[in-house]
Amino acid sequence: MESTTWSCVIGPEGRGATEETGEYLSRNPARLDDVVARVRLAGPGTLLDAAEHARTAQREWARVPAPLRGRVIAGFGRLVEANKESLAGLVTREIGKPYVEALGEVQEIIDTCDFFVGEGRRLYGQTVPSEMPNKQLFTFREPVGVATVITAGNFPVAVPSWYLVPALLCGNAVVWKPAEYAAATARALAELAWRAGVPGGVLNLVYADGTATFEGLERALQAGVVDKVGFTGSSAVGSRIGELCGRYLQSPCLELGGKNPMVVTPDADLDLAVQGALFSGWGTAGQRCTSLGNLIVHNDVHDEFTARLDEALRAAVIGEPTGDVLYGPMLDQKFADNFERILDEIGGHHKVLGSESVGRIGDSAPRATFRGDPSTGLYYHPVLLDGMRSDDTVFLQETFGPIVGITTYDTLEEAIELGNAPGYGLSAAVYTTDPATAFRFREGIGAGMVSANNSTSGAEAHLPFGGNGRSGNGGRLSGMWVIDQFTRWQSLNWDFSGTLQKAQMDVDTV
Ligand code: UN1
Repeated sequence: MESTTWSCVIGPEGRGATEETGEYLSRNPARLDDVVARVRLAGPGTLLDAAEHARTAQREWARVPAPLRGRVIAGFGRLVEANKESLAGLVTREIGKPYVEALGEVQEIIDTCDFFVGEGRRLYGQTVPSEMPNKQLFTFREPVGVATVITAGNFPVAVPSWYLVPALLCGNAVVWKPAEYAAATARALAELAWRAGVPGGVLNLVYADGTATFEGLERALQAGVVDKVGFTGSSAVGSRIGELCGRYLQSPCLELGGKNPMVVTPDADLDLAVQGALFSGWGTAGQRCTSLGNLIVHNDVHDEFTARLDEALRAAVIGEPTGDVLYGPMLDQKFADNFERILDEIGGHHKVLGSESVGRIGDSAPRATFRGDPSTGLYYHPVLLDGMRSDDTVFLQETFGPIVGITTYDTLEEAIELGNAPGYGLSAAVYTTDPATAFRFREGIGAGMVSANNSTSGAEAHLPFGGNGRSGNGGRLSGMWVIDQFTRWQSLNWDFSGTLQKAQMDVDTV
């Protein structure tokens, strides 16, 4: 058991907190008696202090030439690489993510650093022609200032790095409020960044609960010490953050939930579609924002596809996440409780396949193979529902658990309409051997990310990541697109004519 209690504000210089609200125990969800971290939680005043501290440190950081900031990011990436196994091991221990996936998650940080090292030498501005002679126009990318980054714990290191790396590279300071249930992992990542040379005041790690975070953020916005808010989490919390930021004329970067559809057409390779559905529907216990939510299957292949998927699900191995399993436990108690609520709401008209039972494993043996001891952690049966209707709550809401529902369609237009119906727009997939079907699907579906013959989950460091509708406000993380979140354009007009030239006045005289 972890004996030390960590302060609620952490920087390499061990800055203390001005206001604390309590203590949080981060537990291993596969072995609930294993306390991974014990942390103090900050009060709103401490969040304000952290932002003020960041404001001062940012000015100096912005003066470091961008290519040198890029070198710090390069060093960070190499340190993460050198500590890949231990960081992945900590992810597995703290949130129950299967170790192989945790390794993949850490790789995402390394890839993100690799991409942004180069951006340090590329933060290009433009030279722009003027309407007038003897005058030159320029544009520059300027850092926004202080970014408050609030992240979920299902991707406790990769997703935070999607914000931290570009924000720091672009010359901003960050106040990072990670999910409490991923406290130890967050600290391990921040420590690597500080060791790589990110100054303490430029990256501030603050532990806080939701109430204090909202209050602290409001106070910091009011005081004018936060210039950008990045948030990954639920659509409900995202919309509250959007409202709050709007009051202070801020446009946050919101990466929210998903109800990601997968369409299986009559010409699809059904075995490939089964693999994709299994991985993105139940992998990570369905706890990715990109997890598969609704399977939309053509009537002609419904019976065959459903039988094969049911069989694959029963053959799956779940359990102890240190082993090679499809999925391990729920992230923490709060997520387990939420999933139980969703299971309670399932209407009676569905056919439940895939498992003999629904609910916590331990109350009854799973039909899928279970490795480990189900009684020590937050393990749940896989659920596959058939006969979903488009007005079912479980069809319309994100479930964030190991559950997928099947509905059927006849025309591609109908499939697209069903895919768009829940109003989210993060990720969508189509399985087809006909390129025209794939392109028509891409055009019609309202998702930010579309896959053809691949699952709804997954991300590459140089491709825009983000969604529309209930999935976010259109901001994109990753690749060069995220730079627009963490810089603002400034123009310079430089007149060397020696006379007063007035814009829009002299056009006819030329
Ligand atoms: C998230 O769940 O918040 O799609 C992000 C994936 C990830 C990103 C998920 N790389 O699997």
